[in-house]
Amino acid sequence: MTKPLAKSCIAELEQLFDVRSIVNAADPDQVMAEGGDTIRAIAGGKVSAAMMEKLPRLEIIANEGVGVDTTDVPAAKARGIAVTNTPDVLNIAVAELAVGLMLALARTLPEADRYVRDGEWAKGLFPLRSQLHGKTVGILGLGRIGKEIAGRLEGFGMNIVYFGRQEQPGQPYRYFGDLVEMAKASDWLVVIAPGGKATERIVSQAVIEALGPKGRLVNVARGSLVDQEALIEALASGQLGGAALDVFEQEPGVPPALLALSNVVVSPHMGSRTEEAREAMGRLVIDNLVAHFEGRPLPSRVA
Ligand code: 8YV
Repeated sequence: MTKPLAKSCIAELEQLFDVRSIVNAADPDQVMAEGGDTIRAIAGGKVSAAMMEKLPRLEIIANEGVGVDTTDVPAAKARGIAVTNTPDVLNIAVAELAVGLMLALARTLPEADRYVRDGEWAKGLFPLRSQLHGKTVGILGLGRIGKEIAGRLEGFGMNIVYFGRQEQPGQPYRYFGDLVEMAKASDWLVVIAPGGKATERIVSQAVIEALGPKGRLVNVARGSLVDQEALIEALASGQLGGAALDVFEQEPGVPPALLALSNVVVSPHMGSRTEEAREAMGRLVIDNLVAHFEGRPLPSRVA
């Protein structure tokens, strides 16, 4: 086990398998070295080619998470190691956080909370903030989670547009094939596309500038999609209005320059961190492992 699954799932995993955990292990390499000849499955993910090298009997990597960018999938493919993920069961959790971050940024909720606690309210009224209603939100990645976010924002009366590799037939939202053009037309940009090489820094300086001084960026995908340096500069100079970020380039590291900015709301990569989602994710990890060892088709194979 390379990531801490939900408690109930760990208990079940331990009933079914002989589990060795590198979560919180003082020396993960040592645990790997001791189990190397016997380890046939990874529950959790984050598996490099070097780690695969040390596990000659590895057959399956059951990733806890929909994104498999932290595992070297091509290396796994080359070795005939199956890779599975946990799609769908976290869509709602991530979508709820995306909307929460938007409200937190639009209404400056962290600041409002401090305002009351610090006794500022008695000294004067809180400044006026803006609404989501009537604004245009561009969704970068109208996938399973993107659609859940869009549906919720429709309820807020927002105008929804999207960017992706291709136009999706039957969508009620306007499609943009050019991200800069979409950013120009949007008040908000919500990033919810997979990480990895294909999307690296897709939210470039040009996209950030196109979003503009009143524009706001929300990232609940991966830090790798955004040019973080350009983002910090734009936020500091007022070229971009604000950002709400759940993910960063070097997690859990967050640049102090970003934290020093008042037009930024941050959270600790917690999109799927709800009891409901984590329980379901852990269950799907186990379902994939059991299916593999029973020789059945894998419920959510990515490679
Ligand atoms: C988790 C995630 O951070 O699903 C993903 O891709 O980013 C999250 O659910 C993580 O993968 C869980 O271990």
